[in-house]
Amino acid sequence: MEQTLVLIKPDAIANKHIGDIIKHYEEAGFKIAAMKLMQMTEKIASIHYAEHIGKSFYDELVKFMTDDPIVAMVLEGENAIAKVREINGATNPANAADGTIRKLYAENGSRNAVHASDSAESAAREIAIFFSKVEMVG
Ligand code: FUP
Repeated sequence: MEQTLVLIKPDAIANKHIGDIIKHYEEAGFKIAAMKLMQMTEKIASIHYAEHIGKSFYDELVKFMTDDPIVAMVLEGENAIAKVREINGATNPANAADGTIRKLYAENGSRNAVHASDSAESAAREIAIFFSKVEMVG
């Protein structure tokens, strides 16, 4: 069983899509191993998005992710990392396949509704940023 970190981003929360998005993951059979509504700080953003520091979109990305609350969750299931990214769709909704979360709910390539870990290493790193052991169910 694999675990992956998902963030529901502020655009999707403002557009009232928390429930719609969680439904996609539940219907795909994933277990929710941890979940919370929270405010991402600039410090958390700089750790989570460390690979993007210095890129042209970094400041705008951090402002977007820290201005309003997000929902963080850990999803668990077979091939969770790859499958959740497939369910989310391409980074830019203009390129995302029909029926994917980003195609349905993202505003654009920056305000793109959801984040999901892209590898086993990222998943382990990112889960530890957002959740302590006591916040995870067994
Ligand atoms: P993804 O793995 O699909 O979340 O995409 P990336 O890791 O490439 O990008 C992380 C986040 O940076 C995206 F979700 C949105 C933001 N981004 C921009 O705002 N502009 C860009 O040109 C690329 C990424």
